[in-house]
Amino acid sequence: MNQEELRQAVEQAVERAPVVDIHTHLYPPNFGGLCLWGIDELVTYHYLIAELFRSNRAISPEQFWTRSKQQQADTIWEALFVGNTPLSEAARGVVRVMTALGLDPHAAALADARKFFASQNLESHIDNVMRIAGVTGIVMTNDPFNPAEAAIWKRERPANPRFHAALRMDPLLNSAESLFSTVTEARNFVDEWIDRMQPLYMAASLPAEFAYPDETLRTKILREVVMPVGLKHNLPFAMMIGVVRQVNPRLRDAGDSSGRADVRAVERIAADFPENRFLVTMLSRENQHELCVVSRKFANIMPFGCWWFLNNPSIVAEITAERLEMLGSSFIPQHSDARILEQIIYKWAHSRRVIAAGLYEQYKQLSLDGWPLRQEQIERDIRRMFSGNFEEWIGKRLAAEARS
Ligand code: RAT
Ligand code: ZN
Repeated sequence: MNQEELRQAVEQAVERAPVVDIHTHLYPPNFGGLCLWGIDELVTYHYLIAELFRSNRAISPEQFWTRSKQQQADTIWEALFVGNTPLSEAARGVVRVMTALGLDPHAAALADARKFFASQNLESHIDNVMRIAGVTGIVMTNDPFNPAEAAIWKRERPANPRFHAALRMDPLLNSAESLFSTVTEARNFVDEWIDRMQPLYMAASLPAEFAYPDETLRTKILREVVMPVGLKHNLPFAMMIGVVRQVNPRLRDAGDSSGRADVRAVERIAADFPENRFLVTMLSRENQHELCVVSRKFANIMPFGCWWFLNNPSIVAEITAERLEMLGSSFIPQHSDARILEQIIYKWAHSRRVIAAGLYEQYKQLSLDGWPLRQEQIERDIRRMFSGNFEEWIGKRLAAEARS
């Protein structure tokens, strides 16, 4: 292959690769109000709510929250898409989704888009959206501490087999006071939810000041609950580190921020529990290189995704390049974090483009060093990154065949 052929081969292989989206906030239709989709949800995504107040300073968060969902969507549409050019990543994402579904992103109002979504059969719409995004498996974020979600799980399971559970345990690890009177009680609780949800992994988001080991309840719970339960059920533990919750509570979900964390905590826990497998993502750009270094030292760490404030093309490009250079194909380049179904269309389209460019660059250097690439090698690497590494971590096969 010459360089142009190589570039095309990489782009096409990345474009066709079926994705297992390992961290989303999506739910199947039988989870009722938790399953978010459609134009009003897309336009009121919390990333865009934060942007609204920067472009329309006349409206206060308190006024915004008194409005209905449709009115909120209209307010954001007017401020970010009619009165301004949708330049930001989150705004551009809405444009991409509308274009992919045949809707007009230049529309002055959302009426036509609302009609389009109202006429969809949700199950076939999900099939269509997943097909366009090239996503074959969706991993949810399932919170047994949320009474609304827990009530659904006590009645039923996800009716769509392409939605997989992940047991999210933030309150267990982040509450100042113990939620259980004994370690046994906490373990039983987690055991019970694992039996009910059959999750692919356990997960928690952790604050920027996350330390391990320390004198807190969190260290005790990690050591005596999460690690042994992980071994018992053969489940990885996902640590999502670096959140600073509610720096601006007036913005609700849009009010969280990011902070630099201490990667030593990741190193210590990986060393203390060599039999446990960890999925790790960090929210601060400053932590990314350190996370690659730690992953070289501890093969039980699988770095994943460019999370939240990092899911912007310029930053995905930088993180992907440093991971390829330091870890080869032994990492999971991206997850979508989609909260609204159709977001997987833009999040994966944007990520695929950047990841393909980074991979091409690395292959080009390799071929200049004297290793001509073969198509099947390219496809093998991409399969590993887009589904295989995750499947190895969870010990299950999920990905379907390539997209046509
Ligand atoms: O990216 C997001 O939408 C955040 O609000 C969070 O959900 C974050 O991804 C998390 O899982 O805590
Ligand atoms: Zn998330």
